[in-house]
Amino acid sequence: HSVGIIGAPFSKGQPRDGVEKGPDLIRSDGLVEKLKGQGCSVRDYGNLDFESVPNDEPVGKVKRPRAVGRANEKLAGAVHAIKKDGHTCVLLGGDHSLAIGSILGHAAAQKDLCVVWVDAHADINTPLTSPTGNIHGQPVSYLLRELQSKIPVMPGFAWIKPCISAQDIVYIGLRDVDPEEHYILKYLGIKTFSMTEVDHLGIAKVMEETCDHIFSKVKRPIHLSYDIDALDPSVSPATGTPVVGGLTYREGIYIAEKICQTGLLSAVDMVEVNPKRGRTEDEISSTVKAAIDVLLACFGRVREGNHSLDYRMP
Ligand code: DIR
Ligand code: MN
Ligand code: MN
Ligand code: MN
Repeated sequence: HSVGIIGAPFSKGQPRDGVEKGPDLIRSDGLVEKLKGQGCSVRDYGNLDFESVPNDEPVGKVKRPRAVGRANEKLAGAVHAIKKDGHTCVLLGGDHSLAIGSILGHAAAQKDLCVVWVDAHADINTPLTSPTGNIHGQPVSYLLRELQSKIPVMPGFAWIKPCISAQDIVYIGLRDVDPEEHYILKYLGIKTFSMTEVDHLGIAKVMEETCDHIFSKVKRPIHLSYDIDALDPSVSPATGTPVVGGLTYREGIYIAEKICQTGLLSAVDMVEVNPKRGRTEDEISSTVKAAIDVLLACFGRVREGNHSLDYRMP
């Protein structure tokens, strides 16, 4: 695997500070070295630098639209360039509003991608349905062609053109969905595996059906957008909006292993790791370790172990 890493220390898609520390925290636990150790070639493109945006007044309910719009425009350019360099792109967030730029930048370089969205939340509120005004709860609404007519004009968002259709996204791990979001999911017929389906089917069947859905016509590149709050708070408590009843560590890793096995992983987001939301050092390190282990599984780490082809027993 050839991996290009981009850090986006950005938190303005939601109200809690600390999530901008995610990229450096994940790196400081040895992500690059560990990926190289499992045979990946890795280029670290460093962190993006986001200038502060003055007078970023809310538009309707939507908070900090100019800052979020500009940050994502910059990120989209970086992801586009990393894809043009031939890498699988890894975005280290930052909050989940960054999926707007990550997916649009990916789509600009790669036709016909599909999205696997692993999250406790659906992040599909429109600016008009959002109960909070936080853009990290809205990114999918800007990306879907079917919702374009429902998105009002906003400062900072003029560059955004939807790039996926409702049939191109699958959700895994849902357990905290707003009524308006639930309506949108049903109305558009979006494939979802909430925690109820994970309980009912088991994670192996969920991944089989996920692949059947996204590859129903042809095999296509995958964008995996992984919100660390998909995992249970007992595993990853250091995140802005933890929700009980989440994926186990094993289920979370299994998703990444199966996506890797398709050979079609083209970009990954790892978002919402927030050290300031951990109450102890253990809570922070457990969250960071889970994020890193998911990423390692995305790039070929398997739990059965492995050995090189030229190994000879002494
Ligand atoms: C809620 C929470 N649905 C919102 N969303 C979160 O603000 O729109 N997303 N926490 O990650
Ligand atoms: Mn979430
Ligand atoms: Mn999310
Ligand atoms: Mn692989």
